[in-house]
Amino acid sequence: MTRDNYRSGYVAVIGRPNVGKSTLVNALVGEKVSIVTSKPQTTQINILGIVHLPHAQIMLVDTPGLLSGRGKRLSSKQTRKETRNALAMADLAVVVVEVNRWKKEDDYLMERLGEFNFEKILAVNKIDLFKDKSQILDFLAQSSTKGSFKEIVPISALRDKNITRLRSLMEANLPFQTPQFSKTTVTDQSTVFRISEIVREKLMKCLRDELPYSLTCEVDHMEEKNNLILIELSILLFKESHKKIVIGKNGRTLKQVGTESRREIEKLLGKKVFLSSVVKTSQKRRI
Ligand SMILES: Nc1nc2c(ncn2[C@@H]2O[C@H](COP(=O)(O)OP(=O)(O)O)[C@@H](O)[C@H]2O)c(=O)[nH]1
Ligand SMILES: [Mg+2]
Repeated sequence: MTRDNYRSGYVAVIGRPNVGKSTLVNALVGEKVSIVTSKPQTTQINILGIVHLPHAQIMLVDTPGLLSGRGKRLSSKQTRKETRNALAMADLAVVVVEVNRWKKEDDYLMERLGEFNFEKILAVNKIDLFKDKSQILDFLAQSSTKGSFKEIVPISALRDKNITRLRSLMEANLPFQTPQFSKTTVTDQSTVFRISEIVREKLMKCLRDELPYSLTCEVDHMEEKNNLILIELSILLFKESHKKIVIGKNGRTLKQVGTESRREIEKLLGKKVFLSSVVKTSQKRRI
């Protein structure tokens, strides 16, 4: 392998919350490296997802999203810093928007992107929601006036539509460079972090509107005994009063979160898992 025929580089995946950035990163990597919920603010830090191709390595940086206006106050300084860092290291950006929903936040993002001189590819996501192709075509035409995009690709990250095409376009726009990660690496996140994220995802899904503002998961201990992985995990909340929401009536919510998390952790580790969780209050602020 020489520098002349191998490409590799960082691709910042950006867009307002909930457009499907994490779903897209998982679809491209072919494994769940970043958690997904129907809530904004699911992704809290930049997550690296690595795509290995015969002649390229695409290092996708899944970002928490960049907000403006009211959202700007809602998103923390930390999450905005994460997005800035992703942009600073990017060789290419994939801007994700929702088909037929170009919002003010998308305009704000395009304005901010003007400062950077990497190429931009626009991924118009969720095309599965529209059966009428003419509506999609109109939106694609309008989108092309919103910024200088090297390519505009309609996709469905959830239904795996046009993902291969997007991947080829990303590859073609990366610099010639040798790979930076071994072929077996799909993310820069540690296994314990991925486990804590799986539990946070299940909690966010189970609690829906009752979700406490501040919620963190941490693996305290993990060991293997007789082919079983024992995991002790803490769910940290900011307020004592939030405990009963997370635990649920007769411990039902916590039990459901535990069962769903265990199943997914078993898939990740390829082994049987015993998961025990404790709910605590902590004055540590969420990101
Ligand atoms: N219908 C549809 N829903 C999608 C698609 N991609 C993502 N979603 C949903 O949009 C929501 C937000 O997705 P997520 O990946 O967490 O968005 P992010 O905040 O941009 O990372 C989730 O409920 C996803 O299942 C898609 O292609 N089609
Ligand atoms: Mg996300």
